[in-house]
Amino acid sequence: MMQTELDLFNPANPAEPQWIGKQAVVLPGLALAWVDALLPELRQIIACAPLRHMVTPGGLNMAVGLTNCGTLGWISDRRGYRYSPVDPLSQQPWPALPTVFSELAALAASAAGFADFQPDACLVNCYQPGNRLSLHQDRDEHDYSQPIVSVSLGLPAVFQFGGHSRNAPSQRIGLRHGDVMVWGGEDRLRFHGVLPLKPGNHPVLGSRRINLTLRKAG
Ligand code: MD3
Ligand code: FE
Repeated sequence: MMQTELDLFNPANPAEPQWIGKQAVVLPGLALAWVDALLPELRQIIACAPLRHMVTPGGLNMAVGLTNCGTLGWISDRRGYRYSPVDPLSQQPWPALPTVFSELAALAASAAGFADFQPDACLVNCYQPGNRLSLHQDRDEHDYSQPIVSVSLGLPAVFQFGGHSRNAPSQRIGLRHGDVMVWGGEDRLRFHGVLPLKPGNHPVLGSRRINLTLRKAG
């Protein structure tokens, strides 16, 4: 049967984990029960450390808006990509990682077989219609044995999950409001990206998608 867009967003059983790699899993709707607790924290983070468009080492403005919370935050400028303990906009530490963020991340990680996950960094990505994230690897962290947890909120997106080289074939995975992904181990360095966000209106988040990426960066 042909794979339709509908299929991409309709796993056979939405409650069942979908293993997309040996150590990579989508946990459909896991965060739904947490949204009411996550959103006020997210609002407060953005009030203290506003979403902004960082500059890539190549001098381009990133289309996806971003901010961070936790003891380390991912940043980009002309000098490169790295983690920083301070927000370059305010020269102040990033807002603290809310307990509810780390609790959700630890729950998701344990469901994927990674016990005792203690994130110290949460990257908040904000996508508007048309925004994409081109295929890349996450290589700025110290310890690749630590998993990564990502929480999707708002408009649905199509996630590209590739291989260990840029030109390896990639799977397309629909991610909806409340879905959580965890990957680690042999899947930790796989290429991945997000296809251009389709316009739409989400009842809670409006015309955008927010992704929380929780990591142990330090
Ligand atoms: C699979 N963000 O910020 S998170 C990023 O939706 C990033 O905003 C995307 O990729 C987003 O670096 C995707 C899901 C994700 C993150 C890292 C991965 C999936 C991954 C690393 C390896 C394999
Ligand atoms: Fe990434």
